[in-house]
Amino acid sequence: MTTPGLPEAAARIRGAEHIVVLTGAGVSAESGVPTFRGTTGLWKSFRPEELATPGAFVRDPRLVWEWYGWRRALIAECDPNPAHRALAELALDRNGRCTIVTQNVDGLHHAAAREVARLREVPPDPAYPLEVHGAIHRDRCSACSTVDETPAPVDGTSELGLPTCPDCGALMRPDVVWFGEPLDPDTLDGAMTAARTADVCLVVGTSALVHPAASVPTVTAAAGGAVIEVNLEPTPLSGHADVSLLGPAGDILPRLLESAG
Ligand code: BJW
Ligand code: ZN
Repeated sequence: MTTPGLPEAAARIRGAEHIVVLTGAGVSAESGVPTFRGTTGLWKSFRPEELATPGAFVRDPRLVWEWYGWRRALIAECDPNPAHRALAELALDRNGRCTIVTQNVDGLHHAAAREVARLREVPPDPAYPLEVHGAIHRDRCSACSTVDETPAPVDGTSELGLPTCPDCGALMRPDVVWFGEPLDPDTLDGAMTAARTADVCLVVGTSALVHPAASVPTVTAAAGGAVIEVNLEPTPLSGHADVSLLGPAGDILPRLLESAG
């Protein structure tokens, strides 16, 4: 199958010294993880202000935990797809000259990197990828800095079943970034530094609407780099992209990165 723009995109990737990749929910859609926007996205059935803001958690922590419990269980059944694997291979091949920045909280990039490292018999990079919106499988305290990397399943049916902090007694919450919350400054700084120094920014499966993550390609473009977009459909970024590849990430990325060498 031919994809218009693919040879040009592959040539730009081949010639790039540094690459930054920004991924969004679309990269995990073929794994079965729902996206947020669009006709089948989570925000069609659930209101973000009732579930994904600090105010929502203060008003009704049980409801928020019920929703996150449902999503955790759904994601636990999902495996990385060829797009996650192709990016993990790209990062390993480029040995520090490719930074993957993901808005996804599902851990599937990390799982793909572990798989690829195991097959190649090299140690996985524990810092891969930069997860700018956190990780859904972790809990963190809503009041202090305590984090639980391996929490027990949460019973979101009653407020009494919600987890509390072993250090200060406040409610634990999912370790994700909600609307109106700042991103972790070191992670964001890593993403923006990679964006500034990249010759190519590859943007995969994101509506490119949510800031500051959506600024990653604009930062690369402002520093003189090229922007390549992979998405099922045009986005607000498409008009500014140097190459726009339309199609599923799980089909396009393996062909693109194979062709880039
Ligand atoms: C495929 C595909 C396939 C499908 N192949 N493609 C104006 C008004 C109000 C607020 C703001 C404003 N301007 C800026 C803001 C701030 C706000 C923001 O950006 N809002 C905009 C929406 C307007 N940003 C924030 O609040 C951020 N924080 C912040 O700015 O802090 C400042 C601060 C500083 C100091 C003190 C205090 C504050 C935080 C944003 C956090 C976003 N959180 C969420 C939830 C994470 C947790 C969770 O998962 O529960 O992050 S919202 C949701 O959107 C999630 C995603 O990471 C994020 C981006 O979504 P994404 O990944 O782009 O998904 P979709 O669904 O939108 O798109 C999928 C795409 O894939 C589509 O294009 C499809 O076509 C495509 N696709 N299948 C290829 N197979
Ligand atoms: Zn605490």
